Order: sequence, then structure tokens, then C-alpha cells
Amino acid sequence: MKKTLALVLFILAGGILFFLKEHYRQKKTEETPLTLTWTMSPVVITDLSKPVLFRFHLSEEDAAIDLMANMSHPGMVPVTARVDNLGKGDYSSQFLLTMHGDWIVFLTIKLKNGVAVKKEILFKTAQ
Ligand SMILES: [Cu+2]
Repeated sequence: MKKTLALVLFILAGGILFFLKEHYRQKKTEETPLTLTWTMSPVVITDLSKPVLFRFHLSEEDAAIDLMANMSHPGMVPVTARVDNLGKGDYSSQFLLTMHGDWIVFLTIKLKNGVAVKKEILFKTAQ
């Protein structure tokens, strides 16, 4: 009888520990911020007739990224472009800029867990 009780308590304690561990892990994942680094090529944009290549690195692999670029002033037609997944958290996209000045790239990043994160990148052309 005592042995059975000890066994039940042991299993119960194990269950509680497992629950706490899972709960803690989930919470930690939600609080982990998504990091994004990026580069553009060319670094100095002078010629608008050639596309600009953007490379993104995310702390998350295999995200689905929607890209829209627009200028900081109103009245422009936004530019959209495909974002390719290069693997290991690397992504790339290239598109033509329609005007010199200040640009904003809007990224909508859909993670594998279904969460969507929005990021913005600011850059300007040489003129
Ligand atoms: Cu403009």
C-alpha cells in the first residue's frame, strides 16, 4: 500500500515537473525577439536602371517573407518583390527603385509557428 502511494506520488511529481518545463519553454520562445540584419548591394545607389540586391539574415529559418518598398513621402506607387529563402536564416530580394530619395522596406515575416512579425528597413539612395 505504501509502495503504491509512493509510486503515485512519484508519477504525479514527474507530471508536474514536465508541465512546468513545457510551460517555461513556451514562454521563453514567445519572449525571444526576432533579430534581423541586412545588407544592400550596391551600398551606394546611384544608378536606378539596375536592381538593388537586398540580403536579410533572420534568427528564424524558413520564414515566409512579404516585401513592399515605398518612399517616405506620399504619392508613390509601392514596389513589391519576391523574397527568396536561401536557407540557414538567409533571404534575398532584388528590385528596381523608381526614384531617388528616402525609402522604407516593409517586411511581413511569417514564422513557422504561424506568428507574423513586421519589420521596417530605412535606406536612401545617393541623390
Ligand atoms: Cu518618391
